[in-house]
Amino acid sequence: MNWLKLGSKPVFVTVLADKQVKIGENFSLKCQTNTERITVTWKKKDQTLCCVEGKHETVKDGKSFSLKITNADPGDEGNYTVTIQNSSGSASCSAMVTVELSEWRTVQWKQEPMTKKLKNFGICSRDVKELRFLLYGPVGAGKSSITNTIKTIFEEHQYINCLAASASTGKSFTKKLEKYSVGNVPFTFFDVMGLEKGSEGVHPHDIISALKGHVPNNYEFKENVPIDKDNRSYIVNPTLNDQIHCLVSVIAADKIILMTDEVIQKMRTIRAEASILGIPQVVLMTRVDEVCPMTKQDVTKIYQSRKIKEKMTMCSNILGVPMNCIFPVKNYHEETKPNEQLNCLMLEAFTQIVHSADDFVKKNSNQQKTVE
Ligand SMILES: Nc1nc2c(ncn2[C@@H]2O[C@H](COP(=O)(O)OP(=O)(O)OP(=O)(O)O)[C@@H](O)[C@H]2O)c(=O)[nH]1
Ligand SMILES: [Mg+2]
Repeated sequence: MNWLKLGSKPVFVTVLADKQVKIGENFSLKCQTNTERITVTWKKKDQTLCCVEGKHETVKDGKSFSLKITNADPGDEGNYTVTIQNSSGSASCSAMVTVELSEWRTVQWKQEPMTKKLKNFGICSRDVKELRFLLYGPVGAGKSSITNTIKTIFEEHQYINCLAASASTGKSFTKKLEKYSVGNVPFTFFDVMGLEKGSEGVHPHDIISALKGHVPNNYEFKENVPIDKDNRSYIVNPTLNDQIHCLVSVIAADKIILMTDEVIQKMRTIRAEASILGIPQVVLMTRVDEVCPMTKQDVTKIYQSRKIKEKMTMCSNILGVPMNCIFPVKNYHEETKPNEQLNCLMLEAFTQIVHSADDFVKKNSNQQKTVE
């Protein structure tokens, strides 16, 4: 093609803007240039866009250029780039298109009713003083940050004592079975060292022993030497008060694909043992803001995000857990002010954990058994 020699390369007057669209919606990506005498090419995910009839239409109106897309579907999501060119040079700009799903799970975005219910919660059995939840998962999954977030919600100030690793070192920051009580509510978290490949990190048998109530608080895990009966700290005859009442698997949304087969296998072993013991299980998928810009910007859109649903499906497949046991959550990590939406998302998951743990206690308490 012959271009007119203009002497200067074309420039954008306005650039493409990111779009969030709903399934079935028609939308356009638009830009304006300083000249009409240019060739325009559109790319999607770095590939030249193959215009499909009835789906894509490129429109030129003077110095305005647009790409119209009809009937948005998940395949339309991605990064779009437009390049304008003349004989003197070219310029490009890009925009991200996100196709929202219809909201497939609802969250109560009001914190007060949820915290009120939990603050008034009474454990079903008098035998049990506190509901005990164990957090486990790969190194750096966000286990300690979950405790921080829940303590921040209930204690109403930023809680940062439960040390979270500041950077990804690949080595677990938490070494002990650390107990964290939550405000004035009868809920206790146990935070453990992360799972690692090979003989490193916490041994799956240590987690299984903790589930059964054999491991005392503050027990320092020893790599590759799981606690056993010969250890002086071993609790030989644990009661329901020593046991874990809900097992919480923690997986970081942005690190799922980095999980090694060995770590996945360790998680499966622990889950299988918890199933045999009848201990309920919930998966918390953290760092959702790292995989979905839409969620990062507005956490209330989380159940409209395809990316989040995709990551939850991956968790479900890897661990063999049904989707209704998986909760995507965001932790406090850089924010210093309370955030009601972040709290609500965590409280939805936490409420599920509390009720599952209470059901387990109900089934296993002596008091209940004698009544039955
Ligand atoms: N962006 C983002 N970062 C998070 C989130 N949750 C945790 N993090 C960060 O992820 C890193 C690891 O979090 P930790 O809570 O230390 O993870 P851990 O599972 O306790 O790690 P180990 O104890 O070392 O096994 C820290 O830098 C946190 O600040 C989240 O929801 N979003
Ligand atoms: Mg930790």
